[in-house]
Amino acid sequence: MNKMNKRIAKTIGVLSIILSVGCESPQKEILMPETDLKSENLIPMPSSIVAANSGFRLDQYTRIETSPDNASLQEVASYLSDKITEKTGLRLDSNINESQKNDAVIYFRQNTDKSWPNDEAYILSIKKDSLILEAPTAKAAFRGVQTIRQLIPEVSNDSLAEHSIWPISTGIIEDHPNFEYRGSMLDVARHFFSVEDVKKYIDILAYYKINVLHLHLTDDQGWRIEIKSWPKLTEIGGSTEVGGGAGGFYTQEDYKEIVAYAAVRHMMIVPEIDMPGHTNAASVSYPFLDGTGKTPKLYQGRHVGFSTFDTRKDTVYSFIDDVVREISAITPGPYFHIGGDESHVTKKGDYNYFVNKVEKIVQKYEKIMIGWDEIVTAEVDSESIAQFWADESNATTAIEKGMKVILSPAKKAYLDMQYDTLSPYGLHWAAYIPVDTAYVWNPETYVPQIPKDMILGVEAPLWSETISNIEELEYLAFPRVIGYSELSWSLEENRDWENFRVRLANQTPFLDMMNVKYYASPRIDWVKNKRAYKEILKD
Ligand code: TNX
Repeated sequence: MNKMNKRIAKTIGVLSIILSVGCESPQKEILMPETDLKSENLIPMPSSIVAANSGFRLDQYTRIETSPDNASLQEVASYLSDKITEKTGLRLDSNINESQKNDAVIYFRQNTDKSWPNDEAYILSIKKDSLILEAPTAKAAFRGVQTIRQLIPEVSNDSLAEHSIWPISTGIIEDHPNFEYRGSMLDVARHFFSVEDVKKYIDILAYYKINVLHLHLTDDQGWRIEIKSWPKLTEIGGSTEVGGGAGGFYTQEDYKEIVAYAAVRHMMIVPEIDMPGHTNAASVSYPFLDGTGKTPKLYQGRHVGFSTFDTRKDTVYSFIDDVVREISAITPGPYFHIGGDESHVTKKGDYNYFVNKVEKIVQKYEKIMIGWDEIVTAEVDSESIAQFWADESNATTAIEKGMKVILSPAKKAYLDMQYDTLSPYGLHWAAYIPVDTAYVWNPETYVPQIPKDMILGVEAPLWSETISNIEELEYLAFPRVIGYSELSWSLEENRDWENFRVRLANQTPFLDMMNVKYYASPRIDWVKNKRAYKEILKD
């Protein structure tokens, strides 16, 4: 809007308040400022946006309504209501009463009749007086809620009326994800992260429509999940971490709390028990598991590839059966990750034998097996999934076996890679990954042999050898993981680095509000101190 229009809008806005004094519903007369839905800082970029260049009035009179008798949709609506309160101070749900029937409404409508592109698709139709979120499922509505949150201005416009208004750009957004699996992995084994840390990470990921958190629960340095039938795993195996800290573990109640917290955010937890390598912490706890022939000792270093289970012992499989059974019982999601990477001291035949046996156990507990790409050397079922991280030939073999693939190429998608030589945390064995390198690649063509329909999605792993607290975690994850959300949600034709840079720069109010210690990459012109609307109108 040019300056002249702004002045006119401001004048008319003030006039309409004067004229309407004494009327029953003064808010109806308010002239909203012109806005442009297409230039909002949405991440991930939606599939389609048509702007109508006006404003929906979010204010103390706005109501939120849902299709009647729809508990899961109501839960999503009340999530939005809470987030609006956090951002604006408005308490919308307490405002529902008959006399306000004509005021602006946010309406959640479940529509299962339409043929939607997939079950996370939604349509937002924003007019002056109504903001309608239409979706086939509560999960899809939850994704739409993130778009609404991102459309709410950081500061209110206090010159339109006597009360504060947060104008939302009008128009229509039709949106759906390109990939169904959009994830990040957190390694809580090398360093332990508390339930509160994990919840904070979940909250920020959910805002960017990420729907999977893969927890790497065990490794050489630590076993982090309580297994009731094998208590020493956490008593002994959970007692330390890289660098010699105190370690820690989740009780099953803690784990359930994480799962439930994620579920409210329509995010699934994928548990990983890494084996047959990366198992030193398990073997220290129960030495019969060990297949190296050496006496296992607690390990606080950073090397990989020195441990293995004894793959030819029946008792090892009884142990694994208990572990898979106990974890599967408290994991509602369909996947169980068996690790399978870097088993450098397991003989090839033993490794393949092991993967086959463990796959059967995972299937017995009605889960789908995921493993790092090495698992494809075994006779795995086509239903199992390979997570490609290093070896393209393994990814190709997975496709030949009819398996779907999760893309986590270390050179592009590893959150533990340093941004550059100056990064205080992270490694660089795969690459340095600055913010643009993390964003500028195409998952659909990265491994040319993988057809699009065999890609389940994209996951960005955060290994924790070099990070020991939430600030360090945030430094490596943000802002890169925000780019991965767009790589896994948005179509290539809607992705553009220069455009993303600007939208990313505008994430600072959210990141600051969430107290995220992101890495302020000099490649981004970060927006500091977002100016209030009233100041902009003064220009
Ligand atoms: C490789 S990626 C690993 C991890 C390390 C990581 C460090 C993978 C499946 N294995 O054990 O933590 O590199 O970047």
